[in-house]
Amino acid sequence: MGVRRGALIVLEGVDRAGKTTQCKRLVQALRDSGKEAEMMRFPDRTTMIGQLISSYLEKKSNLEDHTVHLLFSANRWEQVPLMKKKLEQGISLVVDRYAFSGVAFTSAKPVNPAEVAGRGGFGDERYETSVFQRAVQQKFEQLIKDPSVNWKVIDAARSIEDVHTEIKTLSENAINIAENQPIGELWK
Ligand code: NYM
Repeated sequence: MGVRRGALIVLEGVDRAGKTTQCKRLVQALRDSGKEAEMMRFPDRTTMIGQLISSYLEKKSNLEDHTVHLLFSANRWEQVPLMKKKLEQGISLVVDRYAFSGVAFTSAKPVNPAEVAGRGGFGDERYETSVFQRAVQQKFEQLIKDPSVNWKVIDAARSIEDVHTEIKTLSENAINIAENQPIGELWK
C-alpha cells in the first residue's frame, strides 16, 4: 500500500480573526500527535510575485484591480506543484488563506471607496478598514454555501484554546477522511 496522502486544511476569515495563531497551534498539535504537517500562507511574500503583492498591500505601489487579483492567483499557482508533492508524500498542509480570500477580497472591492476612506482603519495595509472587512465577511458567507467545498464555520470570538480545540478535532477528522481519497481540484 502506498503512502496515505495528507489533507489540505485552509483557514479563511477576515483580517485579525486569529488565523495565523490558529494555524501555528494546529501544526504543532498535529506534529505532537505524530502526524506530518506543515504551515503555508498566502500571499507568500517571499517570492518575486509575492514581493509585488506586498508592496501593493503596504501602499508603496499602485496596481490595477484585475492585475493585483491575478498576481494573488499566480502567487498560489506557483506553489501548487510543491503543495501536490507534499500532499502525495503524506504531509498535511495547514494554509493561512487560500483562493477563498482571493474571491472574497477582490469581489468586496465594489464597496463604495469614499465610505471606506471615511471610516477608521485598524491597520496600515490596504483593505484594513471595518467597512471593507464587513463586505469581505459577506462574501465569505456567500462562498461557504458552495457544497463542493467542505467548509466548517468556527466561532472565533472565543478563547484561543477553545478555538484551537475545535479546529484540531475537525482537522484530525479531515485528515482521516482525506487519507482514503484521491487529491482533487478546487471548484471542479
Ligand atoms: N488577500 C489575500 C487578497 O486580497 N487576495 C488574496 O488572494 C489573498 C490570499 O491580502 N488583507 C489579502 C487579505 C489580507 C492581505 O494577507 C494580506 P495577510 O494574511 O494579512 O498576510
